[in-house]
Formats: sequence, C-alpha cells, structure tokens
Amino acid sequence: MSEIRLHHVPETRSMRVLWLLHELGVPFEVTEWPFDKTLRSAQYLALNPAGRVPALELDGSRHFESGALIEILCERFPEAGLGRMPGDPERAEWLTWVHFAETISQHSAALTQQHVALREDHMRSPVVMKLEALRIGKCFDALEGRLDGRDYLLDGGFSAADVAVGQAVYMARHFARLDAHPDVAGWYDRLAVRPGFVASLPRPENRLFSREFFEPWQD
Ligand SMILES: N[C@@H](CCC(=O)N[C@@H](CS)C(=O)NCC(=O)O)C(=O)O
Repeated sequence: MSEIRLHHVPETRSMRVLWLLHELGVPFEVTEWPFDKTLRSAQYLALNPAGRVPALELDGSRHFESGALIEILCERFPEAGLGRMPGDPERAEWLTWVHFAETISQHSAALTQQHVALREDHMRSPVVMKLEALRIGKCFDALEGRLDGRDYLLDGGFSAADVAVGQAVYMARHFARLDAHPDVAGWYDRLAVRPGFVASLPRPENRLFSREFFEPWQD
C-alpha cells in the first residue's frame, strides 16, 4: 500500500497529476493550496523549492515537476498500463508526448499571467497575448498531425501521454479555439468524458478562470 498526497491548485498543471491518480485507481489524498503567495511559504517551499504546483509526497519522499511525477507514478504502478517502460517500443514516443504537454503549458501560463494574474489593464501586453495565443495554435497543428488516423497519441491506446497533453489542451482552450483542428477536438472530446478527467475538474467555487474563453487581443 502506498501513501500518496498531491499538493494541488485547481486549474493548474497539478490537475494533470490529479487526473492521472484517478486513472491509476490508487488511493491518494489531496491538499489544495490557494494560488497566491502561500506557495512561497517555508512550508510549501519544503515541498517544491520553486514554489510551484504540483508537488507530490509518495511513500515518504517529496517530488515535483509534473512530467517527472507522471513518469514516477507510471513506473510505481505499471500494472495500470498508462506508462511505457524502458524497452517498450513506444517508450520514446510516450516520453516525447508526456513532455510535449509543457510546450503547450508554457503558453497557457504566460496567458494566465496576462489575462488573470495581472490586475491592471496597463500591465497587459496585447502583443504578448496575440503571440502566445498564436503559438498555442502551432501546438494544436502539431497535435492535429499526430492524431491524424489515431484515436490517442500512441498507437497502443490511451496512456498517461494523453493525460498530460489532454490537461495542457484543457488549459490552452481558454486562449485558443480548436475549430480548425477537428482531430484534436475529437480526441479532446473522448478524453473529457473519462471519469478521471471529470473528477479532476475544479469545483465551481474553485475556478481559476472567470471565463471559458479569453479573446487574445481585445481585452
Ligand atoms: N514545469 C513545472 C511548472 C510548474 C508551474 O509553474 N506551475 C504553476 C501552475 S500551472 C505554478 O505553480 N505557478 C505558481 C507561481 O508561479 O507562483 C511543472 O510542470 O510542474
């Protein structure tokens, strides 16, 4: 029996680890943190020295970085079949797509700062908003190519790579639409009905985003 505690802020990258834990079907606890300076407290910095979420306590050890946490958890629970272990023919592709999530999320993070975190309009940059939204579109192009003729990112079927990238797309959809990417939209719709995904969504009172969509350069 493992002891697992996820340190989580709703609608952030820690959601991808929360979703994965649900998919793994293992018992775990969640500590929810506010998305504020509390993440810079000594108590939280002991969990993640950069003051970011997620952080994970697993069997008495502390870990951080969502991509690493996905690898660690899939190796800890290989029987769930959500990872691709060393030696598996899909290992390299699995790692590639697990970590591609971060290529998307860096843009969502910049846009969250622009649209949500910065309180005063004069602090925001329409140029940054536009460029970052366009760069999400380029990531969607890459996914559209990968998902052409595939139901999931790997030929072997649903995996933690879909969880990582699916969560990144959940965030990115607040800033760039999927209309021009039908294969990504279809894949996302398949993911969004999974009970593990639904269980990782924020409660209405815990939402980080006040809107479903933020127009790139009209704020
Ligand atoms: N590469 C890291 C990024 C972690 C990260 O920056 N998380 C954001 C939330 S999505 C955060 O904690 N931001 C708080 C802050 O910057 O103060 C990971 O994937 O775990």
